[in-house]
Amino acid sequence: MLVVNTWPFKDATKTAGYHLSMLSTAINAVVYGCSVCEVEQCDHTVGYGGSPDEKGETTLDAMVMDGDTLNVGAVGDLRNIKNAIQVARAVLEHTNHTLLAGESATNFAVESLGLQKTNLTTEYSSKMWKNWLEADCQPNYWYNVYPDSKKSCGPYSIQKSYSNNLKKSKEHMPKGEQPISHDTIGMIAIDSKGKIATGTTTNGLIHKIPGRVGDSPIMGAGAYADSSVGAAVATGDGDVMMRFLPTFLIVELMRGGVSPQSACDTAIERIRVKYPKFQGAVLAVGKDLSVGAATWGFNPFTYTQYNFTDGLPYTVKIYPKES
Ligand code: SD4
Repeated sequence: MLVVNTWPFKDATKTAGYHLSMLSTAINAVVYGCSVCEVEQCDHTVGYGGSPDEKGETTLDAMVMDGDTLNVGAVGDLRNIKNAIQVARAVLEHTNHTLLAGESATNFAVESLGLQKTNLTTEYSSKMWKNWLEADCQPNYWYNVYPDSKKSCGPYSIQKSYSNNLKKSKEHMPKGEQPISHDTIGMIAIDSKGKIATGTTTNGLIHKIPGRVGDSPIMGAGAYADSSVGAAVATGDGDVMMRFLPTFLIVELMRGGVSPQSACDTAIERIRVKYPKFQGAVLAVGKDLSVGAATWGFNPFTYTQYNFTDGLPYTVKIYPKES
């Protein structure tokens, strides 16, 4: 058995590990584990009340993949529903579809699962949004870009790099709060029967253009699993990373006999060559329980693994390396 996830989100790891110890399935472990982060609003980058878009709304992306059947359930741009990974699981288990998006995904969650619509904006996220508006969206700020819409913020993310977005978000945190430093949770679980599942859940990129869907709910980008080989998850600049389908690449490299570490190094290197300024990390597991991870731009990237002997999660730091 094995549980690993991106970032030091230990309560999520512990919950997933506990479920596997009780001989629950890999899918249960991933969904219950990642759900903890949605409730805890891990680093305000998972769940409600974080990463407001240009209009101030928090939207969620999530995915679950069953490595046995290669079946996937995912939601993108989910609005007004807190339990994104639970909705993704319902798409996987109760529909023939793979990915539902936007308001229609919300309707599915309400009508099929009976989930309650809730405003995902909190005092915290609305303060982040207002601070950003005041700092960056002064009248005329976008004059050169949008001469006819002097008061519009415009598509901020077209103009600013992801790292600038992150920097700005730190500058604009409500006073007394810790800066955002970590991101999407991506989890891999292998259960007692050797079945592998992966999951992701996130509120995505801050100040994004409404409608933007990141890599996290895209299979092969945010996560991929094949119980006969292994699995991988990704975190970071999804707009860039999804162009390379890094988690699919990693699983395919491992299928060819490459170790998880070496497969992760290759996936990161492929992206770095084209986009030297991207920030991201990948984490992979082979079906033999070997683990690999690599990063570019996060210094360091941290992942968490569950120790089945003492029942405690521990973190591992990974530093960028040029190959
Ligand atoms: C996204 N990949 O929406 C996510 C965000 C993330 O580290 O993981 N940031 O692009």
